[in-house]
Amino acid sequence: MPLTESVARPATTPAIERIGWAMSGLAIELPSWGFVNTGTRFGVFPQPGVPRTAFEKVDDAATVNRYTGITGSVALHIPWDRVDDWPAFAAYAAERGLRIGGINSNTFQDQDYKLGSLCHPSAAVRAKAVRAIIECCEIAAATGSKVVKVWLGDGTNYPGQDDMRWRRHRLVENLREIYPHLPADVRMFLEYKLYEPALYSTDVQDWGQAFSVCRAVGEQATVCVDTGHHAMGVNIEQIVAILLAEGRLGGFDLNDKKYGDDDLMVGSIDPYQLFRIAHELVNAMRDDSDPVAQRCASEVVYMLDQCHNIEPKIPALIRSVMNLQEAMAKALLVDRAALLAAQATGDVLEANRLLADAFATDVRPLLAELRTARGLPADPYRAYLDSGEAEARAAARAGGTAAGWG
Ligand code: AFD
Ligand code: MN
Repeated sequence: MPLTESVARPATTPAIERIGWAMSGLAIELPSWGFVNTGTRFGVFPQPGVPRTAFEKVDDAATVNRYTGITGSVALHIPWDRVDDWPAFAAYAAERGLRIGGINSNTFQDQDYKLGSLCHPSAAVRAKAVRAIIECCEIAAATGSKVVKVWLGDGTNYPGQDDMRWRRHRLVENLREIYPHLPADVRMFLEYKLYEPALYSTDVQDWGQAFSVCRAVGEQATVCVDTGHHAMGVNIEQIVAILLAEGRLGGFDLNDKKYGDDDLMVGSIDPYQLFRIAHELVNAMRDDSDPVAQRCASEVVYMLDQCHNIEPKIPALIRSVMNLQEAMAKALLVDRAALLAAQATGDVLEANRLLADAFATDVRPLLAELRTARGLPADPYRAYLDSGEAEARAAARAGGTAAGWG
């Protein structure tokens, strides 16, 4: 069934049918780094059972997928996940029901990148970063990945440190050098972030910078919206709507925050904001009068980009998947015909009530029913905790060196 049809059910259709896409169509991508030991600059609290290799990260992603049924791809981070034989690695993942998702470049940890990478004042350092991201394009080709994701930690810490205008020129020039190495069916996602690790200026700091750079680079360059990468109070769903209107929303790095780039479980702090974002996606997928946005929305990648510093990682990822699935299910319950009518007549309260009413609906019993019908646990989180898998994994991985951000 075409995607738009499956999300365009009229309000008279039974709710369980209207939310069906949240089980049959929604695909959520897991981050390999979401399973490893992470922390803050104040310290890391290692956990038992953490993967020691990229293969064990795939094993853990496959575990989440066994319980949720909608996380069929795992994003990689290079060089953290580098292996010797990429086709063999992709086959290992496929045997466990997983595709290789976005290939995330890392030009923010090598010592040469202290003053930046693609925007660095040194041509030699810029060339090194270009080669690193071209390698990600080659890995995408070798693994069947459809996304190369570029997040740059580039920026400056003090006024006068460097010329911010020329840093933008370098950025565009070097992304244009990388771009031809993208396989024809692979998109480049350019991710913005307000601050950190740079503390005075960040070279790809907001959606406007990312959007204008993508347009300067090429059709396959799109914007990645990390929900934790905005100043407090920013209307993220409006950014999503604008990028959809322009056909330049590639995907999300989903997490939640209270103050900064906290990488908490998506929907755990502000589920209403997550619902409002989900509504923009569903509304665009339903909008036959805006084919650019409709197509863009149907191709969006929903990746979790989270760090579970004090909580067990696999249950946290399962809960994140459930939170996003619930937000999407609620968005699918919005009565679009009534909403359009209320908007057209300026019936402010009714238009708002229609959204609030959908958000207030408890979709958990309906999702439990859909999961059961698919042979999945009605409550994936509880089922995993009761399975004893965590304890068995901790015992099986007692030796070796747990993976982290390195
Ligand atoms: C960090 C960055 C950014 C990036 C991710 C993977 O803040 O979100 O997407 O690492 O590189 O979370
Ligand atoms: Mn991110």
